[in-house]
Amino acid sequence: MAYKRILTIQDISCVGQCSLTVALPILSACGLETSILPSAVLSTHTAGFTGYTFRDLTGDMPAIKDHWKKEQLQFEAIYTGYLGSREQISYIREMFRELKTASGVTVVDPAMADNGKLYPGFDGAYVEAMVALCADADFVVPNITEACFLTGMEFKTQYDRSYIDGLLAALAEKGMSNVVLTGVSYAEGRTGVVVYEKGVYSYYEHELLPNSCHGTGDIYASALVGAMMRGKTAVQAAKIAADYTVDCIKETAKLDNHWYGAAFEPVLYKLHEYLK
Ligand code: PXL
Repeated sequence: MAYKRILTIQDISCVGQCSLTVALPILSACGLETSILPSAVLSTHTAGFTGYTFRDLTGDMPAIKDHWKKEQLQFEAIYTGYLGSREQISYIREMFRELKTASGVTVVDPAMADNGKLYPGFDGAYVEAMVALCADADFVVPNITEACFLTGMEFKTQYDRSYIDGLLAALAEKGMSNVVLTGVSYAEGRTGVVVYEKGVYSYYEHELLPNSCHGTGDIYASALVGAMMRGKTAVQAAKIAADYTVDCIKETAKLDNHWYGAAFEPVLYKLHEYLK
């Protein structure tokens, strides 16, 4: 197995099982050397906790990038999640250009919105910068809410295949031609993920569990990137990541009052098996 070095850029939410505290163990479990660039440090994530601290690390980014360049460090993938500011997006776009190997892959999870709404602290200017970052990426991994913000399309909870085709066409129009669209449900009690790669549509459907957990988008994107870097196609990786995310949600359902994140650790061994 090729041993690859990847970089993931997202926040450290000290408590809350999301972003780097999820991405780092999952990518490591996939057998990848995982370098990190924290975009911000928060005491907890912003979904359900109140009074959290927030330290934006944008100011550290230029010197970190310059140091890595001086050391001639490069990455076979750069994968971004929740970011700390609109300003840091321009540094990250420079990193895509300057710190990726010639065959390297860039993946953007535009982690900024869910259930029809932007997360606290994000606004239209942030969305605009995120559109530019997504257009630079080889793959984007939005949920339907994020795809709507990226394209200006109306958010719907009831839809059919033509609505999803419209979203994919609008994303392609903005320069995002390889898309893994999560949370796409065409039937009651079912959900799934669409992979749209250079105009070819595929859909992997699985059960919709009654309990939803925070942080599953980060688990999904991390497992997807991990599997792709292990040589799986986008369609294979999308299925592996979906099966693993379902395992995590089922594991969380066994717990009382575990509302803030998903118990991804006890089933990490399953991801390892799916990659065999
Ligand atoms: O899971 C996405 C995420 C990551 N990081 C922070 C968040 C959220 C979603 O709310 O608040 C800080």
